Amino acid sequence: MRIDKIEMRQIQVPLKDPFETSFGRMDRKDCVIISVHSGGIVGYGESTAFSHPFYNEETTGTIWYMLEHFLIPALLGKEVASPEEVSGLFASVRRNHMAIAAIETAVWDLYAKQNGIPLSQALGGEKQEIEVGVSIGIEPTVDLVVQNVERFVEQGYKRMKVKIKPGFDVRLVEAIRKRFGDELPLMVDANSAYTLQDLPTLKELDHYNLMMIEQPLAHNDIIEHASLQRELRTAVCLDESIHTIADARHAIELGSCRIMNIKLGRVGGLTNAKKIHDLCQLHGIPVWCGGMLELGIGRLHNIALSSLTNFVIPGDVSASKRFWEQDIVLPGIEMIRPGILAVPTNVGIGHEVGEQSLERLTVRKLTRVG
Ligand code: OSB
Ligand code: MG
Repeated sequence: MRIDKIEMRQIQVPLKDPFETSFGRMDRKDCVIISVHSGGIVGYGESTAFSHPFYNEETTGTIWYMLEHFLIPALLGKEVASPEEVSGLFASVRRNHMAIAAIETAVWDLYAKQNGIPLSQALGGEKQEIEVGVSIGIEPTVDLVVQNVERFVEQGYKRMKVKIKPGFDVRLVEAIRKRFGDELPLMVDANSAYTLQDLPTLKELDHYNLMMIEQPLAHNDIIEHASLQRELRTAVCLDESIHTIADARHAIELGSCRIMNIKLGRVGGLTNAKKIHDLCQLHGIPVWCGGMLELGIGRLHNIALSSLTNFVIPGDVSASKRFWEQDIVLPGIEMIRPGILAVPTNVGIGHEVGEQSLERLTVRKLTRVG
């Protein structure tokens, strides 16, 4: 397929409720929606960075810049036989994985639509349904988080993840266990807020039958996480630290984690995400799909990815109404049964994109024809 047009727009959408992690509070999503066209067929991608560089180094602004000046020029007018070639076109670009993923995932959608198959099938996914979890932000009090956990338990989510930070951790987990018992599938995510000096606190968390502790130590570390994993019974899960297949291999070899979170933005798209999935599967490391407060396009890419067989832990792939009054895909993403999302069977990402709502949310737009 020859890529004959690429369009991108930056959109801004308020979250239903602010979402707080150890690195800050967010009240809206600011992202780039990209469409890649070939012979009248359109594939969509959604960038996963935030407007600030507090999760990783990319921002919506850097993504726009990279797409405009490097990535769109490298793809436009090219003949692409398979989306697996797209990473190759960008091979000389260092990092900027979220910018690359935004456009690479759009080519995957386009490719699936060209071939008349669902994106999950194009990726080799086998599952028809996926179990979903939910990520719950930090609140001013423990009680408010406990109330949120209750709300999401009632909605059927299969796994609760609560955000923690120093001073808002053991007390929180203790309160949740006290209220919901030891069997509730519960994990914590620290977003790199601790160091090895906090070992006593992390060892306390070890007593609460957590499914895992996600990214407790530095965002760029895999060495100290290995020391920590040796000290804990609870599985360590890496998020921020894994950008490449080599990172995943090193983490597995060093024993830095027993579980991996795969985010397609962080690893530069679906092709790399699948490779990391395969590597983990080979080594007996279960994976799950992380979220970045995506709107529907990003979530649908995540759902397709989660249809691969080693996604055995419910991911952060919550339904549209978790964060949005109204999603940009039609229909919105809804559970088919409590805690279960269907893997779409329509072509590509499987839902229509609401061009009118996109237009309404757009703050800038760029079209390139080639
Ligand atoms: O670490 O997984 C994370 C949101 C923003 C930044 C980082 C993370 C998160 C989440 C959100 O946990 C999960 C979701 O999108 O539902
Ligand atoms: Mg995380």
